[in-house]
Amino acid sequence: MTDSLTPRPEHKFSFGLWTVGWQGRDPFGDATRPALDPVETVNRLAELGAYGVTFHDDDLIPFGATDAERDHHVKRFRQALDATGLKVPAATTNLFTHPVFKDGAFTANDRDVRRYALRKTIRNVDLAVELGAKVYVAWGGREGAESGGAKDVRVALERMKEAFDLLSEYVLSQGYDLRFAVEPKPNEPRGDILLPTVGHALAFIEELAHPELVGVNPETGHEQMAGLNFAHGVAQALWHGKLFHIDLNGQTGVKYDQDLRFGAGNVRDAFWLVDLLETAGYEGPKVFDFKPPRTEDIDGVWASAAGNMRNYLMLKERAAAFRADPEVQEALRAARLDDLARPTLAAGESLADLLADRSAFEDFDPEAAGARGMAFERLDQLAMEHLLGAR
Ligand SMILES: [Mn+2]
Repeated sequence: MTDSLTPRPEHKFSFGLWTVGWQGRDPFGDATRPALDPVETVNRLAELGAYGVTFHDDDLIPFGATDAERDHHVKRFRQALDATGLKVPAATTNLFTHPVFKDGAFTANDRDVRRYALRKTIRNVDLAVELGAKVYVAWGGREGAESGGAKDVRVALERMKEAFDLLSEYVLSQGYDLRFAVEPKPNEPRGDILLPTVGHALAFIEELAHPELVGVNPETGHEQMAGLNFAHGVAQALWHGKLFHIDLNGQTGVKYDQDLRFGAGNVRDAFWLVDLLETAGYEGPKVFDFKPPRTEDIDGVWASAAGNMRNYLMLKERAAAFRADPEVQEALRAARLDDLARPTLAAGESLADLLADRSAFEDFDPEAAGARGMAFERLDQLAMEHLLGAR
């Protein structure tokens, strides 16, 4: 079967080992599923049509493993990758599970913890590059606080900058073709997390010694947990040339991090996000960072995994139909998107020309302009009809 809704490697869909491998342990309940062997995950993802797999160091190599155990785990994983053709487009570090990271990693108040976190990260950067990764994701889940006096945020940001500057220095000194992607999240597991949104991360990156090596890894649910429009955040990251990686999943509004499969939750935001990624020509991996609900057994896990990809492809088809519809194109013109695309000054026009242009102010009729309808509702209804398959 090779219809347009069948996932194939060229779609560049990728999954974290920790996603399908989540055993369903939450703050209120024990695991509901057995551990998954990373080799089985690689095999099943390849069968489902995925392109890649990504991992935290501790997903692949249990924390505290000896060097011999480490080599064994990496060898089995590599053999599975070679056998299936699955790629490792990205990797990341677990800087949150072990108690040593209870006050964070790069911004822990304890200096020895910060030094350990850097060494743990650099060790996995080496493995990531060895396995072909081009992006290294950095989610600072415990870089934050629950109380105001516990963290001097300005100083903590200075330590965060120091970490990224050192990691950049390492990558450059090794001649690695690797870039970093900061993953924002507003809260959970900390009460408040540093770099809580895409916008905060983009501003932080500009203060680094090597901003060209650092971009963002926005996650659907994380922006929506802050009540933000995910597609808008991703659009701004694209505008800055900083969309190095993306984590897709589902979320219904401002609540705990649900990590639903992509398309579940806010399906309208998912539609506009797919429309954006497909029309902007984003070519990086599309990673599903979801958690199959703990109600599911292992069959439910793979059904949930497959659902992410199918939902993306259905939304891609719906978004393409929306763009190709002549009535939509007419509605876009009626909504004056073409006018937005025109620079506010004409070619060759200067600020002085604008100031001298009486039609721009003295003779401008704000009452008439204010009375013009924008025709956005008709456009949005057309989008809704395409999204729901009515057109
Ligand atoms: Mn999440």
